[in-house]
Amino acid sequence: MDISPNQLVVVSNRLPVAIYKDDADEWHVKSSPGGLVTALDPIMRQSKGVWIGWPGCSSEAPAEQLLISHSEEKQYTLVPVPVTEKEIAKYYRGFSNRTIWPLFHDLLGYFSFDLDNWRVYLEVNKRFAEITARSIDDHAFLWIHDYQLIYVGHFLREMGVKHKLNFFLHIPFPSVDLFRRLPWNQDLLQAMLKYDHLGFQTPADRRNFISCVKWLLPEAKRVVHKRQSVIKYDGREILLGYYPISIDFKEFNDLAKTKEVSEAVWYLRENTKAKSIVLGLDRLDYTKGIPERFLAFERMLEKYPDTAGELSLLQVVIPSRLNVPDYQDLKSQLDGLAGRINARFSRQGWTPIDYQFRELDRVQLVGHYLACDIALVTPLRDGMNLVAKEYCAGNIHNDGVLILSEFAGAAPQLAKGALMVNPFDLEGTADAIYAAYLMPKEERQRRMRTLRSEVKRHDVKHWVDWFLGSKQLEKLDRLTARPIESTRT
Ligand code: GDG
Repeated sequence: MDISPNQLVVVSNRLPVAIYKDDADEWHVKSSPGGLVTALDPIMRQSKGVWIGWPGCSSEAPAEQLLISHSEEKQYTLVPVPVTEKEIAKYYRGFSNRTIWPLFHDLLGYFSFDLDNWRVYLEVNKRFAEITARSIDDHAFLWIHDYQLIYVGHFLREMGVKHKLNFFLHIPFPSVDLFRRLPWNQDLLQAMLKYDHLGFQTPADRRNFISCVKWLLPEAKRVVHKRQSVIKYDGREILLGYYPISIDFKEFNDLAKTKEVSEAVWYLRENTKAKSIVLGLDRLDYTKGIPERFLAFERMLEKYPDTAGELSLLQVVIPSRLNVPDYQDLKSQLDGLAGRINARFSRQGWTPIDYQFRELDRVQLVGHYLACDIALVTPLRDGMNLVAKEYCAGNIHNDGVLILSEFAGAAPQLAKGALMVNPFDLEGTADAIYAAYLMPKEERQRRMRTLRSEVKRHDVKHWVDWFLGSKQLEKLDRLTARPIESTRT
């Protein structure tokens, strides 16, 4: 793999482990598995890397001691950033999740801002920067992640850190009309321009960022060279790239072939009366379009009565951010909708919506991917959406149908094989579910092969390689500036 030999330093809101207290009041550490961790682990080990983040526990936990043995096991260093419960309420649940999250997902109805939340967001970002500055060697490659930590680069610069700074935004970047609503819009853009390399999920996100810079910081200049986009600002050059994140294809593909997953599939199919199962699987979040999905499924049942008893929607909702009021409201809305639709259409031995509010283990997760004939992935807006990619990777029989929202970041990559829908268009989504249900086997297989080969080619290792080993920073010197206004994005 073409990677920097330098020490890799990853900074993210959460560490790839969680510290928790058991019933006997004893502290423990457990790993949080995931595609990003799997992809980064080997490079972190090789480069004697450092991962900096909040370990998910109250600040009274002896986090540093607990992480020493875990760091040995992982063969790279885990550095905890203490964040108090009060700060979590303002920095994480407040500014990150009630201001940036809805605004960046185009959902202004959920958007609110509060000066105190903003101040605490800055304070916590400063703490992340201080701990980062203490933990790096002279040649470290710094990679900061996501919307909770936009200001870390700004504070690292203030502290005199001279390293190249890299940042990846996992969520979408909004259009200028939306972004302008943020009272601190210019400040946030200037903070982003303190990095040397900004990574977005899609070309559209990068394009939105460039439009915002053009509007709000007119003194910035833009340079374009082949696929490279660079902004010259404040005497510095910032490379802008787009790198759609992905999953560990092999892990899902291999797990789908195991006996444990076959048993999970058997169990799921045995307990379902319907001929075809449509899968919805999401974290509880208003960006994921779950109520709209329930309504589209209801519309399909109304419009195509031959689906009664034949088709069921299995919707698994993973509990998330339950202490944010909007998420509690969403949960009540879903409970009400599922109850109403089931009461309206259920008949002896068949329930249209099997709605479960729980977490699945890895085997069950892949079992769901393999057992379900159709995946309905219909976010109103999403940075990427890994569930769509995982469904394809787990679909080893090549016969599932993916229905995908055109507003998921994964849309440009998966549009060739998926049935694309606008999740706000209930009629169109209802028709797509019915079309997927009737789709002949040859077409399902052709589409799924296309999807699987795309996800396999562009897996998470490819993504890491792309971002870290792109050598793009070296190209900065070869470019010359011209004004933003005169260039296409
Ligand atoms: C953010 C962006 C972007 C879900 N349920 C279970 C479970 N999961 C795992 C899935 C998948 C992940 O959670 C969800 O990933 P998404 O991409 O769908 O969504 P976000 O959590 O919103 O993530 C998103 C992502 O960052 C990466 O950049 O794609 O757009 O919003 O991996 O498998 N895992 C297990 N049990 C479950 O019940 N084990």
